[in-house]
Amino acid sequence: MSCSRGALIVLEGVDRAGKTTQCQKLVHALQQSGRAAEIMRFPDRTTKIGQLISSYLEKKSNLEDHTVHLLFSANRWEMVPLMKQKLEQGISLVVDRYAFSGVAFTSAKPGFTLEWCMNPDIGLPKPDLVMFLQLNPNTAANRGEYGIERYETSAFQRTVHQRFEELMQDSSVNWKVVDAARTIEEVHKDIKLLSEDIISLAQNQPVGELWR
Ligand code: ADP
Ligand code: 2DT
Repeated sequence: MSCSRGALIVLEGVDRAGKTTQCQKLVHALQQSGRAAEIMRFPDRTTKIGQLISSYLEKKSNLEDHTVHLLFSANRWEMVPLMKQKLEQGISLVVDRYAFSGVAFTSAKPGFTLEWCMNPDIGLPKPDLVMFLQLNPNTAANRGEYGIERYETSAFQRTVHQRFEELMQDSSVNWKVVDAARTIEEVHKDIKLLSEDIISLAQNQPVGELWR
C-alpha cells in the first residue's frame, strides 16, 4: 500500500511580509496543479482557546505573559490530530505562522529565553519546509499602517525579527529565506517551486517531531 503523505509547509515572517497573501496563492496553485492542499493559520481563532487568544490580541482582555504563551502552544496542540489525519490522507498543509512565531513573539518580551519559549512546542509535527519571508522594516512600513492589535508596533516587530534570525540558526529545521520585497508574483514563483520540491521529497518520509 502506498504511504504517500502530504507535506507540512509553514510560512513565517514579520507583520505585512505577505504571509497570508502567499499562503492563499500557494494553496490555489497547488490545487490547480492537481495536488491536494489546504490552508491553516495560527492562532486559529475559531476554537475556545483561540477565542481567548483573539480577545487578548484585540486588547479586550489581559493575560499574564507565560499564560498566553502556553495558550498559543495549546492552540497548536489541539489541532495536531486533525493535522496528522490530513497529512496521512495525502493533503499538504500550508500554514500561516507556527511555533516559530510563538517563540519569536514571546521571547521578544523582557525575561523570556528562547529555550523556555520553545519547550511547550517540542514534539509538534515538524514542518518539512519553513519559508521565512524576509522584508526590512522600511519596506514593510510602505505596505500600510500597523493595525491596532497587540504587538503591532515597529519597535516590538524589530525585536521579533531578531528572534526569528536566532531561530533560523537551528539547522534541524529546513529554513528557506525568501526575499519578500519583490512583487507578489515573483515571490509566489519561488514559494511554489520550493513547495513542489518538498511535496515530492516528503511523500515517502514519516512526519518528524519539532525540536526533538
Ligand atoms: P502578512 O500576512 O505577512 O501580515 P499580508 O499578506 O496580509 O501580510 O500582506 C500585507 C499587505 O501587503 C497587504 O495589503 C498585501 O496586499 C500587501 N502585499 C503582500 N505582498 C506584497 C508584495 N510582494 N508587494 C507589495 N505589497 C504586498
Ligand atoms: P495574525 O493573526 O495577524 O497572524 O496575528 N503570535 C502568533 C504569537 O504571539 N504567538 C504565536 O504562537 C502565534 C502563532 C503574532 C497573530 C499575532 O499573534 C502573534 C501576531
